[in-house]
Amino acid sequence: MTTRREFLGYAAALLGACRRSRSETIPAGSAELGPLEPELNIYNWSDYISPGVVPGFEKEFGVRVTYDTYESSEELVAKLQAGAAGYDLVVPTTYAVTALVESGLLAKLSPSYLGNLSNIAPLFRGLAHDPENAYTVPWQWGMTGIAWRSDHIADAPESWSVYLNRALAGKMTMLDDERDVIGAFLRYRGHSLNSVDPAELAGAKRDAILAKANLKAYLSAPVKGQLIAGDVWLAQLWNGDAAQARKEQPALSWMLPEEGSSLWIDSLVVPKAAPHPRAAHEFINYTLRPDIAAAIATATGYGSPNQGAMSLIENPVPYPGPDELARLEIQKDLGRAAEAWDRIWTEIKTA
Ligand code: N2P
Repeated sequence: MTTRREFLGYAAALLGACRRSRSETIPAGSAELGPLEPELNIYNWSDYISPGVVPGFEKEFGVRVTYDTYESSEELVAKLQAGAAGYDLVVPTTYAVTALVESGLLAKLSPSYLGNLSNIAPLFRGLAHDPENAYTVPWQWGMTGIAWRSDHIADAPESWSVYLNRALAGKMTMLDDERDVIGAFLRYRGHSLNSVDPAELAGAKRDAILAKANLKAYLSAPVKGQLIAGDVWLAQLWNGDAAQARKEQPALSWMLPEEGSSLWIDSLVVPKAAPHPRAAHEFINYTLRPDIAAAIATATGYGSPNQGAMSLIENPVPYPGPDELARLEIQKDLGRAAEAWDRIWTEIKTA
């Protein structure tokens, strides 16, 4: 295991590569938000919070919270782009932040309502997707890898090539997520998982279609039940969701393929159209308390950006070691190439 100091050094180097500018300071000039509204609408990834957090907030602040969940970045972005979703707080992943900011859908935060921001480790501020910390407060970080049942699979998987193994046909799944599926096969051939090169993408599509013949399904967080039951033996999955399933199924392991994979940071953001912006800020500030942030990380199995929470987390995610960090890449917004990726994903799914 790497020490915290070592991790911060490696991770800073990794993250620094995609930084546009460095800013750890909180932007000045907060908009006045008016009085606390009695309601708050949150839209988050499934299984991404500790069960006591929302009731605790409701009780302390007298706010009634409606909490909905989604299973993919596409679901979230589509909902926000369709407008009038009524959400006050959502949790986009790294590359989706860029797209939402560019579409003008996010409100600038009012840091004067976020006194607990100082608990966020400096490493997680001033990142490329929000260089001025204007829109985002980091929620949790994680990695995409492979969860597998060691009682059913004798040889530990090492590579994304496991998806081409006919012996496991019908017992494997991949995430229902175009960035994760196409990204995995790009890495498999030694390319960046942010590639926009048509030839590299064509190769990833071919591999993905070959692998599809061995898949039971494309399934994201809900695959946990099938892994626990043993209906699925191997699943492309995020590390925290795998850790959650492992609590119920000790024969479950998780690994990072040798060709590499993605590292991501999901953030709290407030849509411009949010009907209850003050309540959204109070909730952000509440989850920035070390004890609350620790409860969230303990329950979800993901990494916390909250430096005040680290010593309070039950089984903190071990920081990736140097060789792991060398294999991790941050998912970036694809810009105009997003359409080509969408097309390829449709071709894979309908193949
Ligand atoms: C939690 C989902 C993790 C988010 N269930 C992937 N960015």
